[in-house]
Amino acid sequence: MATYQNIFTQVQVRGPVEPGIGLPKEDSPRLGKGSFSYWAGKIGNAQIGPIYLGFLGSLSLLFGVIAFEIIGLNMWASVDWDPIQFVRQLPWLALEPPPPEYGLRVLPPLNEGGWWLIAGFFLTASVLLWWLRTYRRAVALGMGTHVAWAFASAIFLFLVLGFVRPVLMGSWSEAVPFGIFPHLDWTTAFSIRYGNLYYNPFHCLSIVFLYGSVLLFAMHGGTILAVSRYGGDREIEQITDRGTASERAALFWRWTMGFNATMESVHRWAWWFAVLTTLTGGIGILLTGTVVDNWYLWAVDHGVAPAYPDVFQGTDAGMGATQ
Ligand code: 07D
Repeated sequence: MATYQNIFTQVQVRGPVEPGIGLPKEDSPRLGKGSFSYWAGKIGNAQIGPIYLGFLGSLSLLFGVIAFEIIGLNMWASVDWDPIQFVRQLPWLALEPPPPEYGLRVLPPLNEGGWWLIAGFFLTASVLLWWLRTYRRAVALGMGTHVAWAFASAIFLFLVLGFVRPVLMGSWSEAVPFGIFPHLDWTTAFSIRYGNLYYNPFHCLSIVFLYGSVLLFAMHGGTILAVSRYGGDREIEQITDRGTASERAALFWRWTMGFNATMESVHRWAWWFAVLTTLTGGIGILLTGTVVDNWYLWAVDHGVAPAYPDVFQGTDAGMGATQ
């Protein structure tokens, strides 16, 4: 345990570089020898590297860079290759998916969404390869695969937004554009088009879990910092050898709200809240436009929202789309 103490405290130990546990040769090709950074030590472990990249990691990075380049070059081309305008307008620049007339065409003209499809392909491959890498590194280290499955939940939402739902709707034009403000504009347009996403119960659930994750993180982070003077930040010892820190932390919550998570279960709470954010979110997006066309009218039908007063006497003018 002693060699790892610097991970959990602010003391920056400068010994020989710690290579980590030994692994079979074919499982541990690491790049670099490792070095120390004072500033990295301020926010985490002072040791940087060696890094394990391997085949999956290298391919993932390569595909990610290709996607990033395609997106960036298309944005640059859209301002006639003017470097100043590229920097000035960057937050507003976009690489848009193909327009509706191309449906699910495999490769529309490059300047009409073709580049979007190619970039999307490389980005998706990159994200999936990175997932495989997180899974395989965890197995190689003899860990559980919890991080990989949490990441899978985020990838589920990513695939729903950019691939599964557009395929169900029969058009790539349904997908999200690349770009900072453009993707935000897309969410607003999506919400309005489908009758206000606030009335989508899965969007509600997703927000509950998103805000819940933040709350749990603040509670847990705050609690551990508050008992770090008793060694609470050395969580592993606290779990196996309960001392005064974890007892106080538990007691604090039992006193203030009558119930306390345990040193173990608080991490399960956090994991589930984070995972359910994107899982419920993805379900909500899958249902939108496929099963439910207008979330406001859905909410009226289900007694969640009041109907607008019938100001146009007997017509449904102003109500927009029908269910
Ligand atoms: C997006 C997917 C995983 C990402 C991965 C990463 C890379 C990097 C880099 C190319 C985050 C892959 C990418 C590796 C690539 C380069 C350079 C995870 C993602 C794997 N909403 N809303 C949510 C709130 C409104 C709308 C979720 C709040 C309006 C739409 C969340 C409010 C409108 C969608 C949430 C609010 C609207 C959402 C996202 C308040 C119009 C979604 C959860 C207070 C603006 C998404 C069901 C998440 C969803 C979503 C919160 C309002 C639209 C809970 C707090 C009414 C269209 N909203 N929202 O973790 O799941 O995302 O909806 O007003 O699609 Mg919303």
